[in-house]
Amino acid sequence: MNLMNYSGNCWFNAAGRKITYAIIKGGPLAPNINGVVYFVDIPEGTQVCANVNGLPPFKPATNSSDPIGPHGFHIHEFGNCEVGDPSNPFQLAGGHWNPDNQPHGNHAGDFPVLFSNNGAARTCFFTNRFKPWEVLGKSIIIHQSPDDYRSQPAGDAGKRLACGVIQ
Ligand SMILES: [Cu+2]
Repeated sequence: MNLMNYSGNCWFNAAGRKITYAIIKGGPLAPNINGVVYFVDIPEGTQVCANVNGLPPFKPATNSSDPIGPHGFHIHEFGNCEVGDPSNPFQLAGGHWNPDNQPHGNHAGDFPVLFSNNGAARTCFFTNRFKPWEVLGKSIIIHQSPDDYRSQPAGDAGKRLACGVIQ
């Protein structure tokens, strides 16, 4: 990430585009997770990029348990990454950020799942649902299980492994 320049209350990247970002840290269920997610102002919307390491090994689903990975990945409504209950962490981040009251699968904060490559995930994608500064003070959550993009209200993505406040 090129956090090149801070002026007028805003970070700009090397190309002079406004950015916001979240530093991601794993909670008690996956303490090795660390990384960054950043939001770049581009024409018609935002480019979202994630660079995350320390994800847990993939485990396939069984009859009684959901798979571990690929990982549900969302913007949640509150910028509060306090762990709270260590067996069910990051509940203070609230539910999905959903400013236009859409069903899950079409929340402005519904992102593609993160695929782990021996613990590392790298992805960039485009969204026209918000500009980088509109998500300031929200949080990013990485979940244990994949998002099914249909279960309400949160895609059945399971426990919250990691959190970061967008700044
Ligand atoms: Cu989530």
